[in-house]
Amino acid sequence: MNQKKRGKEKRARRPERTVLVTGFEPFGDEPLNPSREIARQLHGLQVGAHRVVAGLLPCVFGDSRLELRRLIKQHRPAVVVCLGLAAGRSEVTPERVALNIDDARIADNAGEQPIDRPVVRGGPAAYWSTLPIKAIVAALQARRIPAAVSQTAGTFVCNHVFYGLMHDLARKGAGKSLRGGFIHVPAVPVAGRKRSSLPLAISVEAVLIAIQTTLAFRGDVPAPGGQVS
Ligand code: PCA
Repeated sequence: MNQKKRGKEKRARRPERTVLVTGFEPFGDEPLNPSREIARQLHGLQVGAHRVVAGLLPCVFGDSRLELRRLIKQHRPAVVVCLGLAAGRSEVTPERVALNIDDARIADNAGEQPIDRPVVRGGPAAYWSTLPIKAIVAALQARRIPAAVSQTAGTFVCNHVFYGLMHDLARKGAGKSLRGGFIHVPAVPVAGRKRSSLPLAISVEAVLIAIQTTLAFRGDVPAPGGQVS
């Protein structure tokens, strides 16, 4: 084999850098989960040197974590951004902290409703997001997209997945090279229904900006995190 050919083969074998974006299936009495639609719409997009790969997680304690693990193993991403719906919020909210607790207000999609149960028995109480949450909020606000840092992802399946992700990253010692975190998005507007919401197209744009900001920042910026309504 000549030199030129070998060089080409090497290039072809080098894994492409990916950003894994996950959304959830609908749950509870929410017929639509914008997080799933956002992930779908971003799938395949090229952001600088990275390609976005979308994944869908079941809204089920346990299985959601396993599926996320499988997706990470399959795609070997540089960044993992998990998305979920926070009905009632009107801002895009990067989450600051994942808590080691499952305490479900409603049953998950498999009918399970854990109460006061750790996500990981013996695990630390909490993990910080390794996404640049302040820089993301600043970038969104600069584009007039409502955004704020959230201090809790709740204690339902979203927090469960977020904690599981950060626990796996910390344990693998991959925290520095593989960064991850969670962003909650508002519900989409429904005609005749009065509640906080954000058009889907804005949330899609917001998550794209969050990805671009993450790829542009290694640390974070000391900006105010805003206020969740
Ligand atoms: N939101 C729920 C779980 C799935 C989703 O999209 C939550 O905030 O826990």
